[in-house]
Amino acid sequence: MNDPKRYLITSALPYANGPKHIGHLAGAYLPADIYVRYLRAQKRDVVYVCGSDEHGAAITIQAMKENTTPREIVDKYHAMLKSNMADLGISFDIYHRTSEPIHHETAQEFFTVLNNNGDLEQKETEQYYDEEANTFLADRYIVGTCPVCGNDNAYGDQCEKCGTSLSPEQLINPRSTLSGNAPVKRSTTHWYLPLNKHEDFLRQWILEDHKDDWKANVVGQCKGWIEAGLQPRAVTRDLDWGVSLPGDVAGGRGKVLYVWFDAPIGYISATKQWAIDNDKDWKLYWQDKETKLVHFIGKDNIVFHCIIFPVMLKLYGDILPDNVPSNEFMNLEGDKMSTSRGWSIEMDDYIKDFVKKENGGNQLVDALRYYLTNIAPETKDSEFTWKGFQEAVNSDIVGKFGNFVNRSFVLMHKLCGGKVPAFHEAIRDADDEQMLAAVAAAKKAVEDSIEGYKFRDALFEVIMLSDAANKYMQKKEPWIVAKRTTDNGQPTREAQQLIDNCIHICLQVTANLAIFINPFLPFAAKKMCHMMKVVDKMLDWENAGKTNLLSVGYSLRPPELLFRKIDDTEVAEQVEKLKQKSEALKQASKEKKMEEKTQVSAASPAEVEKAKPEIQFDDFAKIDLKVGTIVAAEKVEKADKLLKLQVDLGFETRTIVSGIALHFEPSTIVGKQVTVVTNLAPRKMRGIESNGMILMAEDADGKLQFVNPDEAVHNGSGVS
Ligand code: B3M
Ligand code: ZN
Repeated sequence: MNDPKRYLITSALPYANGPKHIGHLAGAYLPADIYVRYLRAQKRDVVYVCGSDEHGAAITIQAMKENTTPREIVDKYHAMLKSNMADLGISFDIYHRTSEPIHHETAQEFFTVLNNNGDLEQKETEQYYDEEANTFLADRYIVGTCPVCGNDNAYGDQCEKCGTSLSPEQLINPRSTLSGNAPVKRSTTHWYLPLNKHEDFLRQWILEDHKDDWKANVVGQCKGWIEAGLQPRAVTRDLDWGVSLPGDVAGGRGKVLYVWFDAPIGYISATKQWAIDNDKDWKLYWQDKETKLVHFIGKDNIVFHCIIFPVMLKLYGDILPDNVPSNEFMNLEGDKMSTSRGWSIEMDDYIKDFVKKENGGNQLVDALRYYLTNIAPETKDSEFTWKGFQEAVNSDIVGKFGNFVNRSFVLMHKLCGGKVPAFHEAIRDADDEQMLAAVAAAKKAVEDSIEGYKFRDALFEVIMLSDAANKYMQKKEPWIVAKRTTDNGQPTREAQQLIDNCIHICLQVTANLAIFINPFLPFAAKKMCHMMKVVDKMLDWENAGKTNLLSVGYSLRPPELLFRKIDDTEVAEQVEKLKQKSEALKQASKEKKMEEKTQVSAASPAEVEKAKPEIQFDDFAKIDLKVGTIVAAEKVEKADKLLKLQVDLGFETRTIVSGIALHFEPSTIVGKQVTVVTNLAPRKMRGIESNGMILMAEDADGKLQFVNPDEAVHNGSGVS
């Protein structure tokens, strides 16, 4: 859309379930912020909305992990995300939250309109139910073996290992994450959005109307979804955390809107709240055809923003997004970025380690913004390395941009009395012309790139302009020209004129660099304004390309450091920190897996056949199995699944930690004979060394029994 009346820009609402990493920042927030700052500099009518996504299993599962309530989780992480984004210069007009009443009302009203118009379908289906926890299991509450890659911890909606999107029915050996039990099927009624009815619209709108102006990866993914055949999507869930269905909907009790139905409506409720706060009309931004709506997201959100939400918007009568610039992923030091595996740089950590530690730490915000834009995964996955960060910062923004600005100011103070020197037209030469032409060309290139969502290219143009300016100054070498002096030691008149022209141009280029860099590195731009003694208004885009921004004779401040170098020790420290963090998490997850393994040491026969390859007798003979008697049993503190057992094996009594606490009261198993793997390498669980493993049989209902001889035998008897 060319020259729209107003813009509404959104960034994906991050789940308030934990810290977010710099890959998220690079994917959905930084590019949007650059775009918005550019539009604001152009004096466009623009609103930039975002907020925390506070519903869905992401939140309730985190609450379970942290042993607290969903409410506490969202309060804690909403506060963190909001302040992190502000610290990193992400300039939302509002950072809202989906737990606000205005959001619940907005989402309910949206549902009501669609439901009343007959745009939703109601269907009764069989869904997984956890009988112990007494609840239906939403996708994320079911794990099982991925039918595609065999990962045995795939979720009911997706396998995070191979990326396949799944439905709970596809999982092999599904189990509930609440109780660990195999779930049963029960029937329940839900509301569905029949995407299949909108195929023609989607084909036309995405694959025809937007096939050229949307990114290829976005159109490609949508095409894949459409070609695979669109299905009705359930938009409600049986959960107790979320936006409840409107009270007057028959059969809606105990049900909430599916998080992916309510979250994008969060953009609308955020706009409403912003409009209330600023005395504006929110409807113009969502219903007037002359509004340009742009969603900035990561590639895992494409289907929701390009297929599902647009169908909802169309049905409701709202405008559709004009573009959905989606980024690929940013990897880190050779591996996928992941908070749960500890292989990530959290925004919160970067702020603590770099920004808050240092007076004027904002230059390190700009440093991060620079590198993330420089390696933005705009068309393919990219990679963050600390070494690359150091190189980019030191060579580009310190070495080129910062260096040029600094030299211009130093020379102006040294050779021109601290004032903007005159420009002597009579001696204007080809180099001057070329330099000024480069400014005009950069302006055009930056505009084209930003408007085409190519922020990396745009930033490259700015750095290249500073590089060209350095070369111009180097060629003019005013410090050498200054040596052409008269008897009183001052430069000759001709020499001074040459110096003046060079410095004059360098200063006008500096003013332009401030305008160009402003959307990307706003803190540096502000500092430059301070040095030039101009108000921030100079950064308005209408000034871009002008070469008379600083008036002749105007005195400027001494230079200040715009950026500092990143040194080797900082890089080494961060690399080390990353390794340690991921090691610690690996260890913790190993221990957890062991707990789970000991809980169910006997797999069902079907699983054995499928999962385990044939072995030789020698392999089996390596396992030392003995009968022993449990002589003491107690619960392990803070581990609800573990029991600490003392097992008499005849020749000695061993401590064995077993994950059976949910199945047996300690007092009821003392005196029981059990079969023990005695030569399993010792393992530490919750700080207790476990020296062996108890064999258990598990039936289809998940009931556990000890594997023991029919009649009592001597402790220490072998099993073979
Ligand atoms: N919270 C998913 C995510 O963080 C989700 C985005 C919502 S945007 C409406 O990937
Ligand atoms: Zn898989």
